[in-house]
Amino acid sequence: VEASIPEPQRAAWQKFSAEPFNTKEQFEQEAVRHIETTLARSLYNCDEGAAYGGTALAFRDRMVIDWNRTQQNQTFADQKRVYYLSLEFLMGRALDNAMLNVQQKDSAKAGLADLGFRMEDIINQERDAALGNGGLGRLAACFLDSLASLNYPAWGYGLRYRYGIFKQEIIDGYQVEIPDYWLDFNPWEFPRHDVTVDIQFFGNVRKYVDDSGKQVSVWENGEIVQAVAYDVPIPGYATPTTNNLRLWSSKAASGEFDFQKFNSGEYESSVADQQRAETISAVLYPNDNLERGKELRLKQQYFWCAASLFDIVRRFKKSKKAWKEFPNAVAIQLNDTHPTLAIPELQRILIDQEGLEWDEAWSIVQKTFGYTNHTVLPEALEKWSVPLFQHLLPRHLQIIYDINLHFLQYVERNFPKDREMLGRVSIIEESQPKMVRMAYLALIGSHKVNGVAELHSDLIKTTIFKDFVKIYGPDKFTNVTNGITPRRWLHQANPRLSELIASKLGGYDFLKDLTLLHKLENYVDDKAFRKEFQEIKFANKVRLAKHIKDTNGVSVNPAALFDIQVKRIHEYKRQQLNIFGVIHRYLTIKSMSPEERKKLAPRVSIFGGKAAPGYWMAKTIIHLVNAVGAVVNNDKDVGDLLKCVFVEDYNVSKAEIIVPASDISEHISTAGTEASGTSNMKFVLNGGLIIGTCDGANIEITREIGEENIFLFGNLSEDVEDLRHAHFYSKFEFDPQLQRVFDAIKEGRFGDAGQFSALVNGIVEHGDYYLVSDDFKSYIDTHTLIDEAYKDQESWVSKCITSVARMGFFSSDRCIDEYAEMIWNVEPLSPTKKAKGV
Ligand code: NBG
Repeated sequence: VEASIPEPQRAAWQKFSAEPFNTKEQFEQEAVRHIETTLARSLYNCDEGAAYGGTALAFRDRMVIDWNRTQQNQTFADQKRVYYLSLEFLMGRALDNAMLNVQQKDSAKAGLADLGFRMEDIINQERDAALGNGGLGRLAACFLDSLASLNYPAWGYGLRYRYGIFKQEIIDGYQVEIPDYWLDFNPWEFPRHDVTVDIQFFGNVRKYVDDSGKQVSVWENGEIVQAVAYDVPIPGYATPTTNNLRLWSSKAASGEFDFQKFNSGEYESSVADQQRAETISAVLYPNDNLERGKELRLKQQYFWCAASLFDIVRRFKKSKKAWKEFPNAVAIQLNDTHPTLAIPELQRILIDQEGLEWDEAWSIVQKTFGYTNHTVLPEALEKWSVPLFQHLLPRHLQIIYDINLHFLQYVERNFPKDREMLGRVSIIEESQPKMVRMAYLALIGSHKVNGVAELHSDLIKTTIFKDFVKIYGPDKFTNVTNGITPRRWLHQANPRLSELIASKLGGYDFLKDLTLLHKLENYVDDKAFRKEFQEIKFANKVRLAKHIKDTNGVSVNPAALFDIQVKRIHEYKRQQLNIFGVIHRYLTIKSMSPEERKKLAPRVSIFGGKAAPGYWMAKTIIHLVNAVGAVVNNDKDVGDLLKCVFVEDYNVSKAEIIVPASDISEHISTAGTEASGTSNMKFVLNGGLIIGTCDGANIEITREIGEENIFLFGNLSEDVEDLRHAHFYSKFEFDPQLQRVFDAIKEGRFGDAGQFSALVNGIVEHGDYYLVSDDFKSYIDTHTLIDEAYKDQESWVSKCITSVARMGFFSSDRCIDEYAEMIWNVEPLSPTKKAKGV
């Protein structure tokens, strides 16, 4: 690798090259310089926003110095790199994380105090980077943190949406969506106006035979849109390794702006092309676990895959290696099927542009890609219509047909007796119109396919990918159970608990190796430790209670049991089961005498989460929660015994307040539907217990922490099909307590019953697909057990501490090491302390 500065001039570079700050004074100097010169403010008009800006820019500078060195180091080392392709990165706030990871939080805190500001206020100035919907996007963010913290040479690739997930407001009990225009001040990104890629859409394919007699395909006459790179530095924890997240932004290709029209006064139509191009990266689709087949979404997917692959290939070609070395230099992980187009795109680059033979190219493709499946829900499996594909990406459709042909020939040779199999496994579904099944393409084009928790990885092998296990054998399939980064989800969200743990374990090594938490088991019976543990939980509940008071106006008693369900609103996640349980509790309280009520354990039921704007049933659930809250919270008979609140606009930074404050959290999906869940891990790591079904990672959490420390209930996944079937073929009677809940709704006790009829009828008349009625009794009985268990605080605290001690397995560091070993075959690269200017 050659330096652009000749040897004789390098001395000046070495002398003046920037160094990261390491002291309070240096931090202050940098922050003040940015406030005065970058932001043009002074001590006369520096508000908290400006102080945040100066602080963020000081940290960005610091990170970019390490970033430059890391990139240089990785290029010199010439090792295999990982590229994590994800349409979603739910990063949340960056400042607190940056301060923590580069280990300068103390300097910044003291420095800000010198300058007249409180650290917490400054941190709260930042908007969330909310480029994701839920668990899938947050997992990608946790993975970036672990990749950098473990020194893996890795890049993330995504889209730079101008609008992230919408902001949710609750107005009269209904969800209202407000656009999230988050980019007016984003100090964390570096625009790379020199790193651009032209991306083609539409057009046609011309075929001809060249002089050597070879068939050549040319994709031509398309429309070009330009991708511009924006780089976000990703600092590792307690290491100089700083990786890159590259987000692509779309704009009209140069020369697309029509000056002719502009000059002749047609201003509006002259900017139309420009705007159309910019639309591609304008908005994040707000659906979680749901695909709707919109053309713009397919455009987004291709735009991002093509730009990322061009970039990866460009980097590889600089090394001047032979193509067969590509899979030894590059591992690409597909985060769900959203980036599946990268498969035909790489095949296209190799055969159409680089002149490789089909088979050689295809073997490179398969060795390069790994595919992670995140759901078995049919409505979430991506399929694109063939006519749409033909129109937008004609060459890719041909390549997909060829991939399919080769694949089906292979299947036919190996399974000559099973004629039906061809139709079942074909990438093309023979429907009207025909559809491209993206999960099959992703699977066929990858060397490994993984699920995200053990149950889920087993289920994909017996349901959606059953035939493929026969075709490829079981070794193509593996499991990597999800994890979470303990930096954000323990140390940052719950600094006091982290400090308490550090005081017992002799330092913060557990943030790098979470399995060290097991030593906490020695303190389960330590009086002082237990007391402090409880005080921390209480303080976290007080903080959440204050947030609820400020935002909802409801006073909740922090001594009550906090029962929390925060996640996207979805029928399969069964917030409806939870709210029916709350209604049941309310009706039970109402039916009691004042003496009986005195024996009850006070509860606060807390809900939060966004509904996809077009998901009417999910919005109805939100409405019911708010309607119930309005009645219960104002009922004098009930008082502190029950409160029900919906926390508006749940996002990553709210999660950091909510998660540490729970006593019980709810992970109650119909068995077999939640692929993993990751908030379940966050809650337990923060000293809360959980109520859950035998689903996703709940099962492994149980195995780790012990079944005496978790409240499991409900039917098992192997029985779900039979139960569904029974709903249609035998008249099913409801548990009388669920019937009482439905009656209360129908009587209008929570407002006009008509508003909620679809929710009730979905269960009573339309087959109860999510098995709410089947699990209701076991659910409320388990809540009764929880009430009893909570009364015995001594045993409760023991359960909480023991659980924390046994959560080491769920660090995303463990996941990343597993991916690296089983799927990517990459090694970490120790950061070198380079001299100045290198
Ligand atoms: C989600 C699952 C979760 C899982 C995350 C991360 C999709 C398609 N799937 O259970 O529903 O924890 O992925 O793996 O968003």
